[in-house]
Amino acid sequence: MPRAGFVSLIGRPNAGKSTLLNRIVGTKVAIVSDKPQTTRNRIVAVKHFDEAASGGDGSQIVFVDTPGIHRPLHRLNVRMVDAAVETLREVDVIALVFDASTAPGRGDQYVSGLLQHVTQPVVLVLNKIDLVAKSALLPLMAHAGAWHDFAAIVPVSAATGDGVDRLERVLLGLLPESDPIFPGDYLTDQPERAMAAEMVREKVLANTRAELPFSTAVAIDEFDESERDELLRVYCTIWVEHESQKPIVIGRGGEMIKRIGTEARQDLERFFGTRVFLDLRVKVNPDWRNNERTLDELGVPQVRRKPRPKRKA
Ligand SMILES: Nc1nc2c(ncn2[C@@H]2O[C@H](COP(=O)(O)OP(=O)(O)OP(=O)(O)O)[C@@H](O)[C@H]2O)c(=O)[nH]1
Ligand SMILES: [Mg+2]
Repeated sequence: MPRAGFVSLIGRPNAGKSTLLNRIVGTKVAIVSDKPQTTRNRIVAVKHFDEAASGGDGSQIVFVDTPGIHRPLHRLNVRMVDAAVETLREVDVIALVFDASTAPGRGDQYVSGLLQHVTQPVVLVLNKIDLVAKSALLPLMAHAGAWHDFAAIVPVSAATGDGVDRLERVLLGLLPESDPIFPGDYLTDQPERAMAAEMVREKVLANTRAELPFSTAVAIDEFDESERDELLRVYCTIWVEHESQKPIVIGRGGEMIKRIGTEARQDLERFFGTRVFLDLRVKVNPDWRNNERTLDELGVPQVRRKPRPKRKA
């Protein structure tokens, strides 16, 4: 009997959740960067274990990649963290991804605290073991084992693929027996426009530093598919928060925006399998991270949770 169900990838920013998702599903569905708070949305992507004829049994793991959990200082970040926390209630299995190359801190305590009341199995994924001395791994596994009653602790490297097969088997074993949830060719719930905006944002993240990665967003103004077989035309606006940030993204003589555009266009062409015309402009949208309407327009989901009951005085 095949198995199928939902697994949420949860953890602190930069732990490697999106890298792991891309590695497992075999396609780049989520953007990745060396800056924290890269993922701003929930991303569903499906790992298929082929039909019996191709050596599988038709099982499916439906992954839900989530924004890293952090202390939210803007409405954007409240939405991001809420979206991540909300998945804890919805999935069959939780995969807590931890960057094994860093020392556990208060943020990790907070995340494991969130797991106190979950009833589903939680698998601890110790990621980035390519950066960790073998001798340090066992003590870390022993230490991390105290954070929660984990169903399993699996060391992996999302970067090299080491341990990822085993992780897939462990997760699959915790899912219910079930018919497939999605058709056999279903990859992700991300609309093409959203994927295009994210590919541009990835290049902004890769080419900027300090506050800029956090204060930029990419909106698709027009996604013109009328001649898609020959040329896909994509018009984007890169939002920044302050006038002073605009010249940084544009660069001297337009050098930076040109580089972002070229790198993004190459990725878009590879992904969409067609030539792409990419038009980028940079605009100031003051305090957009706190503007609910802009966040709606950007497609950052708002999870409506019941308000907490007021504490008695
Ligand atoms: N060396 C090494 N680097 C990794 C590994 N996995 C991820 N990374 C790097 O870690 C950084 C963060 O990766 P992401 O996949 O964006 O992390 P994330 O957990 O999705 O981060 P947020 O979306 O910000 O929550 C990137 O620079 C990745 O290349 C790994 O196994 N080994
Ligand atoms: Mg991510």
